[in-house]
Amino acid sequence: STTQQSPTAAGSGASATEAFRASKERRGGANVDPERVSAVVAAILQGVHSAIREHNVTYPEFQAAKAWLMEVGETGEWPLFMDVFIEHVVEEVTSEQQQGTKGTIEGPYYLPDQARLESTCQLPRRDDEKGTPLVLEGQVRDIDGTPLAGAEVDIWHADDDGYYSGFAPQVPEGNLRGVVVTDNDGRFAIGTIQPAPYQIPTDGPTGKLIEAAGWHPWRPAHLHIMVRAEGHRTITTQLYFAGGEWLDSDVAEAVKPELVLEPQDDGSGTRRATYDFELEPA
Ligand code: MBD
Ligand code: FE
Repeated sequence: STTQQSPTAAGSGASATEAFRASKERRGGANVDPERVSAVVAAILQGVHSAIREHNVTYPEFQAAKAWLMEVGETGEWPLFMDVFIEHVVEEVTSEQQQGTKGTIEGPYYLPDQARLESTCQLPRRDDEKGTPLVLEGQVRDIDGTPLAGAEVDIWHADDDGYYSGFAPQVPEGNLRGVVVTDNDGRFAIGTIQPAPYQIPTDGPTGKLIEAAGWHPWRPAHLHIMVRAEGHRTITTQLYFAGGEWLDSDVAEAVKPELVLEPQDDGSGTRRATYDFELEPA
């Protein structure tokens, strides 16, 4: 018999750090021109200084902040913290000039090189996977309307308990992840289960900060999707569910109205939603 382990913050946080380190595309390429470094870092420091002045931050508070920052590094939670509290603004400024389907943040739990699946498929999942069956179907097109055959719909999401494979010890590798290849008409139909809302681990420094501030640690239920097609800019986005909890108060501030699905029960207990993706030329 197996013991149900509960994923600890140290567990999921540390794995997110390993996944980030392993990802070459996400590192390098930053502008390290001294004028740029000076401008951005000086502005960050000014923000910190002005918060201290505005709130008369004390020595004990300053030392507590140091201890907390050390713990974020030691537990490997920097990717989690950065993606929850900061990534949405980087995405906002990046997407200002972009056309096509709205993007949103990637978050810390993407893993490359997942199973390649046919256009009509079921995501890999346990024989006894819990959760309401869900089908996401749609088409990938260029912004001029041309269907994109052979595009990749790379999808990953949490299970019915809110845990991601690769970042929670009790979930098998590759669970609820896959790279779905569109058919000759650019279409896809992905069978999976409805994910649960995601709770920031409450036992690590990110969760402790959220609790200390009296905020809530929840993201609304979501599907993460990256859409790739040759000659086109890759879209990284998420899809949410109308009526779902936390939709209006996502701790990561990553919900956009264009990204909310309205799945309908097809009469057999399966919820079906349609979503089309439009990619601009690279
Ligand atoms: C998630 O599942 C997520 O999508 C983000 C953005 C941050 C933390 C956990
Ligand atoms: Fe997520």
